[in-house]
Amino acid sequence: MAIPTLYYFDAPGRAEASRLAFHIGGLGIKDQRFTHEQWGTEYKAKAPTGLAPWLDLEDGSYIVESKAILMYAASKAGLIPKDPLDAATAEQTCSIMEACFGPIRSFFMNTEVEKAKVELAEKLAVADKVIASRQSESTGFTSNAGLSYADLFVFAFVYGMTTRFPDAMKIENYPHLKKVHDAVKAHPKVAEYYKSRP
Ligand SMILES: N[C@@H](CCC(=O)N[C@@H](CS)C(=O)NCC(=O)O)C(=O)O
Repeated sequence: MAIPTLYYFDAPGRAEASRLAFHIGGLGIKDQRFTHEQWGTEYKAKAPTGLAPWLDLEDGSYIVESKAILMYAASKAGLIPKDPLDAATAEQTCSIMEACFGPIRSFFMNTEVEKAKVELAEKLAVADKVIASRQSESTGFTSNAGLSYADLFVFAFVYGMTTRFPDAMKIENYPHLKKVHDAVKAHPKVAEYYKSRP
């Protein structure tokens, strides 16, 4: 039987939260990764919007935009909070973290890096403060709903930044983001994923 295929670079970036949600839900997908060189020569032309990630579905249709793919995976995996306040908290968390992607381009392009570091630090400080306002003290997740797609979003951002650009994000400066990151990392299905990750 055909299974969905998730296309993205061989990096955490904008696909990692979805990869984790699919894994946690036990939803088999093909995790099609490519290098930057392969992107230019082969995959960019295949991408529906010329950007990655995208998800090809069994019926021949597709989903573009990383957040939409994450919502699809999270919905199937039961990672969307049902309580209205927890649901709003999850969206709040993702929006506030999304703003942190803005300065990252400078690190990839190696342009105006010092300015981008300052801008990122400001945005991360805001994210840390907002997350603190509703973070579960007992679990460390972003709300009292237990693990949600928003926790995976935060984790994927922190994981990607601290592995790729450790100088640009000192996790110890953001204790609430760290708490989310550590709680997600300790989740049994997440730990299992990284044991067997290619
Ligand atoms: N809003 C889009 C942004 C996608 C995006 O910018 N993808 C980048 C990688 S993170 C990309 O495809 N870059 C390659 C290119 O622009 O050629 C999403 O969240 O999926």
